[in-house]
Amino acid sequence: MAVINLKEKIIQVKIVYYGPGRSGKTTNLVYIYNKLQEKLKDKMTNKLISINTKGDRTLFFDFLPVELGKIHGLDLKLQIYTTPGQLIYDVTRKLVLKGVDGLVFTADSLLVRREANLENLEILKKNLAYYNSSLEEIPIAFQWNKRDLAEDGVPLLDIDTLETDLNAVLKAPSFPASALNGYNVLKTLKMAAKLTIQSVIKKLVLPEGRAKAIGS
Ligand SMILES: Nc1nc2c(ncn2[C@@H]2O[C@H](COP(=O)(O)OP(=O)(O)OP(=O)(O)O)[C@@H](O)[C@H]2O)c(=O)[nH]1
Ligand SMILES: [Mg+2]
Repeated sequence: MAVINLKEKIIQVKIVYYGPGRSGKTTNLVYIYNKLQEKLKDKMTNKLISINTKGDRTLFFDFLPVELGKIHGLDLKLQIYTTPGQLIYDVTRKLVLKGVDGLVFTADSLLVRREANLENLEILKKNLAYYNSSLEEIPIAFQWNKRDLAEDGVPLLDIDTLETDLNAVLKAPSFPASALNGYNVLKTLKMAAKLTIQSVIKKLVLPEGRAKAIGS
């Protein structure tokens, strides 16, 4: 749920990167954070926070608030979260989705991860339903990640299969990408942000708009 802080004249919007374990969500955030820091040093309101388990897998969430542009005179602040993809962290994944305004689904292009992608999308739907929400209500952009591995001869799912498996019904914007080298990483985020902002504005102008105003 977008939060409006009237005192600081800020509208805060939450975007969550969702996807199976090791699909590249944290790698996306690290890339975005580094890029934005180069460009928007003075606009960064917080550090990238990552809590890791013993290995290199995310246990909790990362967040990256970035202030960008204005909506109706309000400064826009994007909060970007990743969820842990591993199944055992379902409770955390559910918590991170609380109040989500927009989603990026980072799918793993590895052939062997086909089932994991499908399963994770189903869990996403279930977790949104827990908050009385759905993919019809929350805008989403799909990212077909790890495309760079094709050059190394690693067997990948072709884009058509990914589209059919995951995006046949929603027909949401989608991008082949490589979080590792940055290919289409910012493009995916920009699309998700655009869709999210449009959806938040729409909800704001509706009488039953769900945005919450604080600090008035
Ligand atoms: N070749 C390649 N490797 C990638 C890409 N994106 C991520 N990786 C690698 O995949 C592994 C997992 O990446 P993470 O970003 O930690 O994945 P995650 O989705 O955050 O994983 P969880 O937090 O466990 O759900 C790491 O070794 C990354 O370097 C990519 O686009 N190409
Ligand atoms: Mg992670």
